[in-house]
Amino acid sequence: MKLYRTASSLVIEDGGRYYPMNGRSFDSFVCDNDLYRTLDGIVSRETPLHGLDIENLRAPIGDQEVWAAGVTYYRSRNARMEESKGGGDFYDRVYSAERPELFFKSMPRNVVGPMGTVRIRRDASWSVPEPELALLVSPKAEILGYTIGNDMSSRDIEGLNPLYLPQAKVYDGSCGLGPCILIQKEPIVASTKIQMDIVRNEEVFFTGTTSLTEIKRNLQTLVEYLFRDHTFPHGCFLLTGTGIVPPDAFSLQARDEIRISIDGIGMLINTVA
Ligand code: DO4
Ligand code: MG
Repeated sequence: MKLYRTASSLVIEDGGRYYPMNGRSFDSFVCDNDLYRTLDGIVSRETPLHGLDIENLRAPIGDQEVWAAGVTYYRSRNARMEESKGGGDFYDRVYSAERPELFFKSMPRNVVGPMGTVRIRRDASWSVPEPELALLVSPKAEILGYTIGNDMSSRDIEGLNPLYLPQAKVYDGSCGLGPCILIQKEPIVASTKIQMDIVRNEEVFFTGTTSLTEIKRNLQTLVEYLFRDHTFPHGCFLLTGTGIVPPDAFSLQARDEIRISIDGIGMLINTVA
């Protein structure tokens, strides 16, 4: 099943049909103790809609904070080591350490949804999108579903000094999420492919792929670390790191279109302001 949020309601997609989830907030859904039964009940009771109101899709989020894991792919470790002016060793050490890198990414109010506009910082000279599998996690630390995340990053700022990471990562329009939550009881399969295309002047300027087989960390272990001595009453999102890094000569420009696809979830499209 997939869960969408539109301007007027939550919508469940099941077997190619769309069912309204009237009167339920996104947060009540994340905190539901018997979510799958609730969803099955809605699908069996409700009359399907004529279709999905694509024009009015919103980021599938309520009151959840967005957190992110870093340096979970070898590709990301190498890119950080190369960009870093003196702190390269940090990235190698965190890649090999038992404790993962976890950082705060976004308040819900700053999250950009499908077809929304993401931003590059005005004081950055080297900006990239980071296409990542995002986990929706319940207050009890259960992975409820999966979506697509874009961890927009300023590589020059982080490269100057790893302590500048929050400035490189957290600013207005720096986090994309959507288009829907893939809800399933079984873990997402390791062969799941992630692809990113960046379109400039109507042509594909960059394309890259990876798959979840490349991720070094176990997803549930990342969640376990995030929830250690940290309570999330509304649950949270956790971006799981990037395995796609454009070549060093590449930096995003205004009007670039970022298309991120993950098997089984769909495609998140955002334009750079
Ligand atoms: O250590 C910096 C952040 C890395 C990151 O965001 C990633 O690997 O996706
Ligand atoms: Mg990232």
